[in-house]
Amino acid sequence: MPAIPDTDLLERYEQNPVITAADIPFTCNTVFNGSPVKLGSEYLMLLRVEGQHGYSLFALARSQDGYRFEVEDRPVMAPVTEGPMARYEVAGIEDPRITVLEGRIYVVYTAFSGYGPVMSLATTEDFHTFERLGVISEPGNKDGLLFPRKVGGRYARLDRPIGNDVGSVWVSFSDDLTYWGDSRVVITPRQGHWDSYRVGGSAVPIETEDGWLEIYHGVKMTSGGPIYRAGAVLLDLDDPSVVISRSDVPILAPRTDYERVGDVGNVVFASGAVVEPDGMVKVYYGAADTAICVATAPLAEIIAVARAGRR
Ligand code: BMA
Repeated sequence: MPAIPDTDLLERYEQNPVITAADIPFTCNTVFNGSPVKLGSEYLMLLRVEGQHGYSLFALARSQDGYRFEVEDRPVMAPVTEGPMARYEVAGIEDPRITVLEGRIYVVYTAFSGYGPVMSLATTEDFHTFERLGVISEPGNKDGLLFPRKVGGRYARLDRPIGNDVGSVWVSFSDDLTYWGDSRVVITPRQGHWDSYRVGGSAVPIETEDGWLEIYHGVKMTSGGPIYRAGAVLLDLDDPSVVISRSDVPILAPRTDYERVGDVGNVVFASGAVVEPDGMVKVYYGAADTAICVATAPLAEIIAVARAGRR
């Protein structure tokens, strides 16, 4: 493959990928789109593992440094076969996103079935037992992310419904995390840009003095298929339906072999971020739907790229 100059703000960890199917202690097809959280000094990551049967479930990985992960022996959350969620999870559970909110750990995930993807919510205390709180969207919705605190007295979330074939990020509000409304479109595809086909939220919004920093994914459709890249956008702290500014250029794009080649090539799918005390951000991403990688940049520089852009 020809070498393409790396112009991305995010710097890849030199030993990427950090987790591949070879690190999973049970038989699987691939591992990707892991959601990280740092609790004290430990990094925990819920991994989306696609089994050889073709549907996904979640495993747990732990790390002391955010780079070297140990994956637990068994899956920690799998599609249920009984109870009210069973019919919505027959095609798997995908793309978990962890938010710590008011001291509780919430996982928003995509439940897949013949009815289409729906956003679902679960909570856990130990990352081994998950209490399902139910479906929280209509079908055709993915990329659910809970804000880490209430905004204007209400819980807030980003999600990505598809209407009229257009996938945009919306913000919605709730008093109880179950019933959501006051929905408004906030981040939309931009014609002529790297994110012209579809956009979706990637990392739990990061609160900064400049606004909520959202690391999102943008898709461009080409004759060779879609290309997934990562970007950054700032949303108003008091009213996250207002975009302050958005990166004109991606902060990470597929360039390496492990991002170009895999089950779905040309994909960097950001799926979470950890802000370190020294101001560096570790952005975790799925590479080609086949491995989990990490890339870093100073928080201030990601904000600067977002601020330099237009809306
Ligand atoms: C999106 C999601 C992700 C996946 C990406 C690239 O629609 O389904 O899980 O990583 O496509 O295939």
